[in-house]
Amino acid sequence: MVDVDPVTREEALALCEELNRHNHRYYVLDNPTIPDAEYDRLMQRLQRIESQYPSLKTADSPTQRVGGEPLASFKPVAHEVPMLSLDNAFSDDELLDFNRRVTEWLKLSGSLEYACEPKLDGVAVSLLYRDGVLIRGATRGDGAAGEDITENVRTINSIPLKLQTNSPPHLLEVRGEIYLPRAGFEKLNTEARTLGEKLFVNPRNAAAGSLRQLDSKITASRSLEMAAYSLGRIEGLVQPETHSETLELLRRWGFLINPHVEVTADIDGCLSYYRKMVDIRDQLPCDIDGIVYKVNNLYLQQRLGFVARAPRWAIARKFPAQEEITLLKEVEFQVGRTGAVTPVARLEPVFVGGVTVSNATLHNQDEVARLGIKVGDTVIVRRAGDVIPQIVSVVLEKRPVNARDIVFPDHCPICHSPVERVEGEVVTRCSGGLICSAQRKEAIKHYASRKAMDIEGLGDKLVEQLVDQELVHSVEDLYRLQIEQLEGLERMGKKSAQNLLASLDTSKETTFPHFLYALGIREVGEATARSLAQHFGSLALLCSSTREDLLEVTDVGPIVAHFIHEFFQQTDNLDVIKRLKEAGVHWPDIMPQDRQLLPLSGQTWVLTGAMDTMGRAEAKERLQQLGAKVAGSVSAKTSCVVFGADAGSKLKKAKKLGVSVLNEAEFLAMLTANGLL
Ligand code: 5U1
Repeated sequence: MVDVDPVTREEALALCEELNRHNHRYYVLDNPTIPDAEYDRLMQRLQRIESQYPSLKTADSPTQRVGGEPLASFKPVAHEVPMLSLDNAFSDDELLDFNRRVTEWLKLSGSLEYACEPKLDGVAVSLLYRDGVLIRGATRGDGAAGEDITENVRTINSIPLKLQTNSPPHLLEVRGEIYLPRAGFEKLNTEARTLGEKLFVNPRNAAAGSLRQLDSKITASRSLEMAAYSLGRIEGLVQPETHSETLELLRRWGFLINPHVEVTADIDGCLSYYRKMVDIRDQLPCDIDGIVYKVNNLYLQQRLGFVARAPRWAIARKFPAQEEITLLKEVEFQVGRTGAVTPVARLEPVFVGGVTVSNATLHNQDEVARLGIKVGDTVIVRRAGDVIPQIVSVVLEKRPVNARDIVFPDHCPICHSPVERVEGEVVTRCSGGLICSAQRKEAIKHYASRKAMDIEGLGDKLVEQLVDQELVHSVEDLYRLQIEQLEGLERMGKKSAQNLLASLDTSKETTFPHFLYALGIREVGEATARSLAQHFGSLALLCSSTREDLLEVTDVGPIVAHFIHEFFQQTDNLDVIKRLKEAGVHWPDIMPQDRQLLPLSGQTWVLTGAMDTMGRAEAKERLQQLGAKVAGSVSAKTSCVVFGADAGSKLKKAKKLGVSVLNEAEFLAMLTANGLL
């Protein structure tokens, strides 16, 4: 063994402590204090020392987080203190029953304090610390015995390898949930999709799969997190009097504690907490499947004890499920504005994620093949967050003998033109263009929508009637509609007909970006329309631009440039624009001096987390009014990130990259200073 000189030993020790401290600031507190480059330099220095003197490679060394040699198998681990499960309550009444049982057991006459915590949808784990150093991580397994996943938990940055205290208990077992935030899940599946690999069904499965890797380097590559929620074995610790104080202690020792933990004075507080969390559930950075209520006082917990394998002092109030099982009754094909033919699953209605779902998109032919789905199959539907319902898998055991293959049409189901699949694209498209009434309907709906020409009163159903009755063929026909034609339509009285004509008239006065967006050019969303308008200032300049000119516009790449160029090459499109102008649609050009004047021109901003005072759409619009482009992800080119409550990975990344960040108050102050509030 190589002798280690005391100076180097001291240096390694100091580096270990310093790196662990920075790691905690970054991953748990969300508040890094040194730049990444400096962190990397310190890490490299420690790695160099450890490779020269392997005896200095301690269990709590941050160099151990990258993953080690693959294991042959996971060793079993017995839980000396069993890992319990929780009883469930599915309604307010069941929760009130729980409170009644608890108060009767304790013979209490007054109210009882509860700790309320989100129930994270992940994998329950146990972490064992001896003299403050993490020595073992284990899965829950059946509660009595699990598997040793020490190598894998070490790679999770929010798990302290060493407790942040000078007087750690001799033995401490911390329990909690390892989970994959939604952003990490989406990223993982996007990568899997590009590589043609199997997708994970939900973040919980992805977290479980990531922990079950024998090669911890794979675990290290997934952005898993862990939130601590209770203690198991302890030796040499005087426990605080309450559960909430225990969590506070764990927080001080370096653990991540869910920021939404709250203590309520009584059961009524628990009911309000539930309603509050249901409301914000979709905006949280990770899936939660309910709320856990725990009697806060540990002495009372001890008096209450256990029934079978669940504590009498805690209960999980479940949220409406985000995944449900149902039947695929039929698959129909819808034609969108750009001709994309999308298979839509017609389902036996099922209550999932808080709403009744009877349709789900099957995206495209590749997705149908990936799922191996047939009509008649029993399927699992998932509706989580703001995402549209998805079919995540097929229950093959329940496939009936008469299950039918999903056959893609070779002709458009609406206009019967041939459908085509462009090489390199996953989408099948109707080649009918404006002959296709489905495409025309969608184009008109888009033209009338709020962010386009904002024609109040022209809803989807009305557009369908107008096209079906051949009163409107293309968008310019809208401006030729007569009151007598409208009055004859379903659910249309004289007053509504007058109102519609008035809003059609008002819509003629628009802005260049709104008009451009309303044209429905492929891949030109609101932000690109705004960039194009800002860049060219007038339609004449945009129409005569070359692909090279278009590539100079912020956010326009070769594919988008191609679609824009194609659009303005087609005489049909130019004719529509001409007729719209003849009908009176007009907008002011954007003068060069105005293009420079916007305070955030040329900047890219990112919004993350939930704000108290305004929704995401409004914040985005305000930023765009100031000339900024609003992007969905953070990169070195991001000018600024605005963060609200529960901001997660985007904020972390911004800080890591040294991008400026504004909290809600600072953002509002900026808007006020620019006259937007
Ligand atoms: N947040 C939270 N989740 N969860 C799961 N707390 C919590 N507590 C649990 C479980 C199984 O068990 C304790 C009540 C022992």
